[in-house]
Amino acid sequence: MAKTETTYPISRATKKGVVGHLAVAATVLILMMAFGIIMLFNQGGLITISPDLFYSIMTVHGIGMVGMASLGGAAIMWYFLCKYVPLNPKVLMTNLVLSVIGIAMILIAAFVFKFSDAWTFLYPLPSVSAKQHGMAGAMFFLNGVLFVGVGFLIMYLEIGRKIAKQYGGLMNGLGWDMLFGKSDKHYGPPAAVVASTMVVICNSTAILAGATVIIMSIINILNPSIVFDALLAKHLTYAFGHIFANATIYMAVVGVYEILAKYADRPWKANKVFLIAWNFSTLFTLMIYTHHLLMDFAVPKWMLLIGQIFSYANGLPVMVVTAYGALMIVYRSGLRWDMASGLMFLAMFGWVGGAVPAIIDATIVVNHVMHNTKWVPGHFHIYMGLGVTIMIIAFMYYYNKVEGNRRDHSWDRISAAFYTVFFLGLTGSFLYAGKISAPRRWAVHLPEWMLSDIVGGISACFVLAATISFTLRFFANVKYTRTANTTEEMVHDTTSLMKKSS
Ligand code: HEM
Ligand SMILES: [Cu+2]
Repeated sequence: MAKTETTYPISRATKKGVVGHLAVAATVLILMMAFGIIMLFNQGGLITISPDLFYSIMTVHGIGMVGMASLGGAAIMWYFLCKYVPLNPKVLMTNLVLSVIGIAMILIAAFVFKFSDAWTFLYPLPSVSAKQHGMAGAMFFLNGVLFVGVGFLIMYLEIGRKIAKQYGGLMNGLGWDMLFGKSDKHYGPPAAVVASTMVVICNSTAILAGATVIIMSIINILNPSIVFDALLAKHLTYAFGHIFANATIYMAVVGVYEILAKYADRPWKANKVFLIAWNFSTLFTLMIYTHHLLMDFAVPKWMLLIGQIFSYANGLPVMVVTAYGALMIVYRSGLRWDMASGLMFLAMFGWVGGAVPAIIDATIVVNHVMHNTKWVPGHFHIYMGLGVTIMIIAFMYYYNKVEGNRRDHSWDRISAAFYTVFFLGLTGSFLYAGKISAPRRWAVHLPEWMLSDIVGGISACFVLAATISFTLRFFANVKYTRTANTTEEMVHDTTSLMKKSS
């Protein structure tokens, strides 16, 4: 493998932080999947829970899953990035601690104080529900989200600062020196650095928007006579929610670059096309949240057009260079397929596949008809469940292979097949429900929608079982002690391990 960059060893403290993130992510994932099943069986009429409880569960499921994907994505990004850019592992731990406190506060908000305003907590809902159920629920929830946000912001500041230091400016992390002719290198920084720079820019912006609207909401609850512009609040909320949820994939995709490149023993080079694609996706990701406001007639038309047009273009550049790059890396490389490489490859197609119905929904005319139907959970469950989540699971397998001598078992492959097939069943049931006009976010469904809910719920039970199996296998094998010191050593270790297990 061509050595182009100095690499740093991955410290034990870093590994602890990474494993901590994965452990919390996996636990939250299992719990939230169980909540998803409860929602579907309630909608399908198999069980009955009160609408209040349904909406509390829906709120927790939404924010919990986004948080889970962010924690898992952060683990992947940090683990690979810290080989190229020395990062302080204490910051990673701080993020974990703040996130766990935040998650606990959110659970208390929903299940002790009946907070149920959905994970999007759209202003002025929190103050309305504060009047109904008391202030505590909204306060626990909003401050819980703030804790998670602050943890992530501290993490991004550390990453951004170190990238800027190493490459002579943050934007050089996106290859600006090369793109603008200030450097005669043929390739930009490692793909992990490029992706991390993009995420730092987008998510810092998102968190600042989120913190602003959360503080506005808190002020409004404490003193209802102070009101804010509801449309501005909606802009800020979706600038936060859309970008933060979207960025999970851009963190996790670092695993695709690193793992496939390592297994194929071909470096993933950041050429000009790759850099340009990531620059455009950075810009588009920041602009397109307005597709959540297509129904708000007070928003200027030009803004909605931006939302529509750039939603088409948003993920596309990165998706194309990633899918194409992955195919090129794999093509005739003699790459060995195991759980880590196989799932990473699969996840890439889950990501691409989920984007298709999303793009359809981002079209204004279609959006008026589809946006409040289950079509929407249908598409985002594809790229979240079959994209990001599988990338995180693939990384759990990779981590234990490289750090812990784990071997794949046929049981793992069976679990992976179950997960994939039944997750397709689940998302298929959502898309079908959308097609027959079942609304999203309704606790109680009409009889004609119930079959799709039941099919979805049963599929999800198999998904949950597979996820429990992945997680148990992860915990059973996890280690921090093995010290593979350099990338070369790790590549060597991985390749020899792969040969051993063949
Ligand atoms: C076993 C797997 C899962 C099941 C059974 C499930 C089920 C559900 C259900 C029933 C809803 C509400 C749909 C409605 O509006 O009527 C929902 C919403 C949602 N799910 Fe999942 N889900 C699963 C996995 C995931 C994953 C892996 C993610 C992300 C990583 C995710 C993220 C979300 C989000 C963000 C919402 C939106 C909540 C809202 O509308 O406020 N889900 N899910
Ligand atoms: Cu969006």
